Amino acid sequence: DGNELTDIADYMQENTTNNEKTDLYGIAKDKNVIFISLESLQTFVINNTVNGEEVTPFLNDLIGESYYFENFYHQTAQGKTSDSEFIVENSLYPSPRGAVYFTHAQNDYHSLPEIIGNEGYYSTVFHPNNKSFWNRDVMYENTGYDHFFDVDAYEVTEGNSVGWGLKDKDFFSQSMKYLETMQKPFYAKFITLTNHYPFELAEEDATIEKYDSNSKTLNSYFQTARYMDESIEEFFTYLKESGLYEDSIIVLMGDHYGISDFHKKAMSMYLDQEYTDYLHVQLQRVPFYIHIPGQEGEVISKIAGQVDVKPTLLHLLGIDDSNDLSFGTNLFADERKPYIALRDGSFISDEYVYTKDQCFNRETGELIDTTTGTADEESTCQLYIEQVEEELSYSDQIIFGDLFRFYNFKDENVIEEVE
Ligand code: GP9
Ligand code: MN
Repeated sequence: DGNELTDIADYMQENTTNNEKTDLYGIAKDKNVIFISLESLQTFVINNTVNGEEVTPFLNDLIGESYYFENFYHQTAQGKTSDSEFIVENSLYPSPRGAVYFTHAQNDYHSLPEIIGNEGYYSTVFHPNNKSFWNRDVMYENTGYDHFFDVDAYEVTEGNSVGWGLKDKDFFSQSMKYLETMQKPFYAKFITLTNHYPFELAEEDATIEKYDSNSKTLNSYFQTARYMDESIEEFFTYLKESGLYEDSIIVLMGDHYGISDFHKKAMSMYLDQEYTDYLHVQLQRVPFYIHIPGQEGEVISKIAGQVDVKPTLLHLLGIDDSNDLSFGTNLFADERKPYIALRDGSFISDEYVYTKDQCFNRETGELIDTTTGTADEESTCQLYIEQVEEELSYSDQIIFGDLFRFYNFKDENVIEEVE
């Protein structure tokens, strides 16, 4: 019943309440929100080179005119892209097994599209895949999306497809006609596709050379990442030409890793670094940008994660969410939760990276201690290990028990009495 929610709601209110109003509160009020999900893009390619050439020149330049979070972690699990969508829009954790999009698509949520829909936003997703992939059609309908431009909205031919489907450049160019006529203000989520395993690309679309290692996957990854970078640049040009650019904030985020542990050896060679459990966690960083017209760029180094996106966007849009229940905190607030939890119980704090019973210094990667010693040898990371486990389990309880159906988000946090 709703009683188990009482403790969880108290915990969430206490640990992640988003009451603090910064100078940026409402800075994007009534502006369109364009959210670009960057398929499989990891932070290690940003400001990096392959064979002496920049991998993502456009995204590198974009740092100079955006809030760019260099220590932003994906928190996805088996649900991959769908998990990233779920985390971002609900500020909850994904499921420890399977994908919430499949297993709990009918729950009561308090999702971003629904919340901003109540403020007059028209919400839509652009993604050239079958609408039922990841059960998106069901989940989108349930979480307040007004429309989903799925594969049927696009002209897909052999010539403009590769790998998983429509090439990103064609995806953006074909999307513009819909975007230009859209009811405003809108929240439009664009999910890219070309930079997806196995990172296939037509020869004519390759503008940089492949990497040379024992991993075909990593070798190709740089080329498709560059292709995606070019497609984003073209999209920005279209937005400027259409006049939408000035009236929109543009958010870009990597959805999850693209290069798995299977490619350790090649990664280690590329990064010229030993592949440790510490490095594995640090490689879970994905790019996160918020571009606000008229705002200067800033590189923000504080730790951040996908759960933080929802409260951050609501803050920028000037939508009061102090009654909301989230596991993330507004990234611009001074008072923030002191760690970013990953789905497997690993976490990152200002000082430490904790994973697989080991506590590392976050800056240096030096192993500080392990938790497998004797009982009196407490790990330096001990402070948060249990809290992270508790928090993940709270999120699971909310999802598995569909607990938000007992919560009244409008009326001062009242837990509705249930029979
Ligand atoms: C599929 C696309 C990729 O529609 O979002 O899914 P992924 O395999 O990355 O979850
Ligand atoms: Mn993906």
